[in-house]
Amino acid sequence: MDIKNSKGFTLVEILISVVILAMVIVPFIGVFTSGIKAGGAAQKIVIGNNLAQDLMEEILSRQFDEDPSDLTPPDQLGPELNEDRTNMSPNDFDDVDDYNGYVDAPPEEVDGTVMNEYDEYSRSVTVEYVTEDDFNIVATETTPFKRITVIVTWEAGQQNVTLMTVPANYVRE
Ligand SMILES: [Ca+2]
Ligand SMILES: [Ca+2]
Ligand SMILES: [Ca+2]
Repeated sequence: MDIKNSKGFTLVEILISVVILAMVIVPFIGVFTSGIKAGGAAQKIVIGNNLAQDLMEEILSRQFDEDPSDLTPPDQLGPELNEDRTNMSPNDFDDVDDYNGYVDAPPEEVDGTVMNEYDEYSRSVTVEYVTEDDFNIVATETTPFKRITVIVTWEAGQQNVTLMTVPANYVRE
């Protein structure tokens, strides 16, 4: 009996154990990478939602209208002359409809700092009057309700998050 030889593995034994190991490991690798992919997609939705909420909160912090007692006509919703989101006071966006038509791609902080880490996202805003009876219906005249729609898209528009809020004008004409 050759003791040295009986303690070692034969080439065939080594090959068989490599194959068995591969059969055990490969399915785990598959599960692991699909887990990472799903986590990435979910994380992107969370980020998209946060970017939308941040902008919505910023818009809602503005007054209802440039002059809440003399509302802007529907066809003039948008920033007033020389107003800019990233300007400093007194020319910054000061009412909710200044954000009508606003687009940032990539998203920018309110001070104009580009959020480079989220450069695959873009945001757009629509502000329009809606009827008192049904917020789904866009009004052709001024009403005490403006519907703000913030849409965040990523992956070349394949994915998106939409937030809607309808602030009311508390100053009655
Ligand atoms: Ca304004
Ligand atoms: Ca103003
Ligand atoms: Ca305005």
